[in-house]
Amino acid sequence: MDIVLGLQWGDEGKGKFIDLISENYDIAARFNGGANAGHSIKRNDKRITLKMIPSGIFMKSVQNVIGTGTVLDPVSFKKEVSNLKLFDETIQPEKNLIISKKAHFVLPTHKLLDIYMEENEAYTTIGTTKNGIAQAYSNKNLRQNVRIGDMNFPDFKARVDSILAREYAFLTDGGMELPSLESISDEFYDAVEFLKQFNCTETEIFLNKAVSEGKTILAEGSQAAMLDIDHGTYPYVTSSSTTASGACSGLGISPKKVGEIFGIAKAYCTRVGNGAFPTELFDELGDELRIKGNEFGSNTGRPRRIGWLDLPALRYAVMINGVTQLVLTKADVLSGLGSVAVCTHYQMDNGAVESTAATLPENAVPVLKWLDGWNADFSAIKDPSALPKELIDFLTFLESELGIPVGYLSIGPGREEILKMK
Ligand code: 2SA
Ligand code: MG
Repeated sequence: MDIVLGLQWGDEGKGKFIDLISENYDIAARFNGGANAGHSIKRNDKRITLKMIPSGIFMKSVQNVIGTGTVLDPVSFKKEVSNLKLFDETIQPEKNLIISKKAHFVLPTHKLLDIYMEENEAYTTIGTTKNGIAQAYSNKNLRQNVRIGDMNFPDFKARVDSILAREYAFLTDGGMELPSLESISDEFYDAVEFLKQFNCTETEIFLNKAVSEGKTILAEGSQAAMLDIDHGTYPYVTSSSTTASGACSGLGISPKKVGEIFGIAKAYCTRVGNGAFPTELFDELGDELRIKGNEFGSNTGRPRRIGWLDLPALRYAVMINGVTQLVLTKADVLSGLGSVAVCTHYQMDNGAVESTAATLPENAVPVLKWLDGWNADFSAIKDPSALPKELIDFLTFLESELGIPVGYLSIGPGREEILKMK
């Protein structure tokens, strides 16, 4: 099994890379998160954002899997399937997508609780996507939630109704104005009926059998290392395991079966939501890069915060994931700048110097190294040998700082605009 992971705070371009390489695999599998993901893919000049469905869905030969470590919102999933069919009518996810029976449901009250907690000052505001992700995972950990396989049991409705009633009462007691309980539960049960046409099965058995038959699996991470529940910038994180080890536990595959670990990073950084961001740019350049790089949330449309590349955070992400090759994206967005900065370490106010960001303290002052910028018409570049020297020097610098090769370089939003470097 090979793994694709985001190394920063999400939106590094995972979807595009997976769409490109998934044709080399038999199976593409999502192992974490839910409809908070926004994996954007551009095909035939049209763009689609996948939330729950693996990015291998466009390849008819690829079997797609929504794995056990995920949380699935059937209402959002139903909309996603119909959007996908509008985008490309030849895609039939009922035929090449299977779903883990042990994945957990996101219930409608989880989404409402997410909004309530984000908007109520008694709670820390995280800047979530309001998809009920933390609430579904916390109910899972409380052992109070329902799983996908439960939908076929006779007591399913009674169990869901009892959770909905309990959480709905909590919200109305808290003064939240809500649609009727009946309307939200009707929408949910209708989407559950829709879900029943998909093959919901023991995906870990399917995947391990595939491995023993010599089939290849690509595990698709969502969100990113610095948003990991354990290793990210807690509490400003998501609620799942986003790392390479999360791929193993989320799919039920032994770490012994892992091959390549592709780490995706932008040539600069972005972050949506709250939390420390030492290299953040608050000036016009930040605004310019946001527009040029189209740095707005794929699903929520939120403007992303922009900053220079943060090597201490990247070194940390490479370390905890055991990344074997770097996939660098959006170097084209920096094109035309006379010089570009990279944060090599942090200067702490107690005099200490941090070069690996195990934590990202609010008071970390980034120490920047300025490198010559590049300027190129990337649409004309079809081969690494045509890249500007300054960009090659930038890549060589990253390789020596991180100790891993740059395996791929993305030079534009299109599916084909990726160069294989090694
Ligand atoms: P949540 O919704 O509970 O997982 O939010 C917790 C934190 O995780 C961040 N997060 C994300 N960051 C970047 N991209 C994400 N996906 C979408 C996208 C987001 C969008 O690809 O554009 O459409 O806005 C994503 N999902 C979660 C989130 O910002 C919180 O900091
Ligand atoms: Mg995204």
